[in-house]
Amino acid sequence: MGGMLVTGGAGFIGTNFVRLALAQGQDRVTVLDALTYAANRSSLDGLDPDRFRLVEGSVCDAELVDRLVADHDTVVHFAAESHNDNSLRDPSPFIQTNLVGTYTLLEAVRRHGRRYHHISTDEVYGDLELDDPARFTESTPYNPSSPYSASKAGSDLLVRAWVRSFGVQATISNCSNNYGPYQHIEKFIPRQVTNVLAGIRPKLYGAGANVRDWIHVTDHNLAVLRILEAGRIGETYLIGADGEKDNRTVIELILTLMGQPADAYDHVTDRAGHDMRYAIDASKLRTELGWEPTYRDFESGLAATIDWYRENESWWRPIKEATEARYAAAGQ
Ligand code: NAD
Ligand code: TDX
Repeated sequence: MGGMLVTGGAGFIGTNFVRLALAQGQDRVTVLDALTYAANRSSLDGLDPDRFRLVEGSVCDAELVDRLVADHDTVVHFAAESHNDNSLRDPSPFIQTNLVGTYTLLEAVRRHGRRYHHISTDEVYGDLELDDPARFTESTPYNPSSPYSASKAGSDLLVRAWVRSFGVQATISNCSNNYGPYQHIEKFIPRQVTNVLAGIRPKLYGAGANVRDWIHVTDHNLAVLRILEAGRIGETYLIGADGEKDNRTVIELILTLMGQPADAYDHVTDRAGHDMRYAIDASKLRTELGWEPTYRDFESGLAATIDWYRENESWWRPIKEATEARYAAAGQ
């Protein structure tokens, strides 16, 4: 027994989390990951085999989950279907993984009395108007827009119910949009960066006025480690780094940083039900747990991320054509 079970550790944020936790001295990490299209096994290459293990399997597999939860102190649940556009094309894996998977983990955690941390998103709160001075806080009512965000909202509510009804030792965090290395190239920033590298024009949905609150993935994961260390059981913490930017500004910045004319992109079909603005007030995390972001300058964090994709073409090149073909079929 002992150590940490990390679900979804072969995906973007989970991979970065596992690397950070091991670098900070965590003595044993097991990843449970179904290795869906979103995973990349090579993201976990080079980790110390005495302290790290990858188990291929689903969070919906109750027997496997029970065995793994029994064998670890702490569970950090990243595994999810995570892309809004995919949830609009086919919601079914979102319902299965995000709701049934969370339920399966909660039942195992409850049986074995383990510490559980639930990774979620600011999208559970719906969206804000561009001219609204408000930001999301822990008491903002849930109002999700897409099948993805509705399934994440449902999973958060399951956690809250398991805390209250069964005394499960859980915390929840809701984070804003992450960027950084190892992010799947279906997502906004890496899609545009790899488009430029592949000689394809970047694609902006609609007019691009939509605002996202960007945070570097390392800062998200440092906050999660801090919550595991000192977070109060049953509490929710919002994670954000005051990084509001509209999509048009971000696409133009990518082009400029990559030495292209700032207007060398296409406007494509907008996302159905497209949330206008997300914005996080992370005061609780900052004052209660003393967390502060380490990446304070978006432009330099973005430049480093661009360099990572430039230097790791073998990581993304094999999936580029199929990813763009899926978008092309949807007019995006
Ligand atoms: P991702 O899509 O890059 O990775 C998800 C991982 O989960 C993949 O490795 C995939 O194989 C795995 N997975 C999917 N279904 C599974 C199943 N049934 N069993 C086991 N593993 C399964 O996602 P991400 O961007 O790293 O997001 C991780 C978590 O963080 C998600 O819960 C997401 O909702 C949340 N989140 C993401 C962001 C963001 O900006 N990306 C922001 C806030 C919260
Ligand atoms: O090609 C694109 N062009 C474009 O304009 C893509 C892929 C996206 N967009 C827009 C849509 C959004 O306004 O960029 C913004 C960001 O899009 P995504 O990267 O798909 O992220 P988003 O939908 O905001 O959700 C992300 O943040 C919250 C993650 O994917 C979620 O997992 C997380 O919960």
